[in-house]
Amino acid sequence: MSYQTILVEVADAIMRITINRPKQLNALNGETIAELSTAFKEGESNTEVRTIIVTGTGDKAFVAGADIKEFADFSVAQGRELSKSGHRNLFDLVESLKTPVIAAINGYCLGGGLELAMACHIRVASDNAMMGLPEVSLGVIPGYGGTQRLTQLVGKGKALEMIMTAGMMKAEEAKEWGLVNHVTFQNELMGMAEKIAGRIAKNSPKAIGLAIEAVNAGLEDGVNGFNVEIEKFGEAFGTEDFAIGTQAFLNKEKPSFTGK
Ligand code: DAK
Repeated sequence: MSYQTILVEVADAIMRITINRPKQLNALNGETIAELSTAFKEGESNTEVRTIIVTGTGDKAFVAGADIKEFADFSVAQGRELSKSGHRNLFDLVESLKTPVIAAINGYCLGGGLELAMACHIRVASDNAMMGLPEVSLGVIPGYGGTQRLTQLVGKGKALEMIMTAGMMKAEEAKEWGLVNHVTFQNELMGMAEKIAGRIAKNSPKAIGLAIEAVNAGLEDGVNGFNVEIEKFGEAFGTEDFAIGTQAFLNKEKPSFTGK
């Protein structure tokens, strides 16, 4: 698959997706959202891929938001429709992907960019990263899941402060708030993301996918996460990975999981 606005490579069990619109500080336009959606699906269906790392090209920005030029003259109906399709095609897709996704945040991570990072399962940031949801300064609100995922990550009071002030926050403060898991030097960012990916890759892909489903279920409306956990726990016993993992332990060997 060839892409115009992103770079995709697979090596060492990792799919690296780099958003590549440096002149626009990697702002997300419709084409980028569509390409990201395709790449994430491709990553999930590639059995060689154990983790996906998403980042932005260059050292200035992860993603400086949705492309303002593109949404500047939207109508009410377009805004609603594009929000709905964006949720479905990218942000919800990433959140519910069975393959773990790590956001490597290297600079400005604003608006739709932060919403993308928040849909990922893990976030690591470089020490120059700046995070914020500036939407209300443009007269809109976060429209790609930001009002919900920020609240889940940092709590209602902090989420409302960040949204209402439209301010930017440095990486260290974002870590204190629970918005990112780790902060490191810029030149060590990909190394840190890859190290986490390496630790994930030792474990059962099948079980990891089931765990993602169970964790997400608890945040879904009208769904009892404990019941989903019980179901997924049971399902795990029927997998090849379970047989491989337990046999390897009993034989004092390292497991070689198939993801089945
Ligand atoms: N969109 C388009 N172009 C952008 C951009 C963006 N979000 N951010 C930066 N650029 C472009 C700039 O226009 C500039 O282009 P040229 O003028 O050189 O052609 C180039 O990138 C470099 O930017 P600056 O010259 O401004 O660089 P600085 O270092 O001075 O400043 C900055 C960096 C990140 C502080 C600044 O660029 C900035 O404030 N950028 C805008 C941040 C922002 O407000 N982002 C949008 C947040 S709102 C939707 C759902 C969700 C959303 C929208 C629609 N639907 C469902 C339809 C989400 C909205 C948002 O993300």
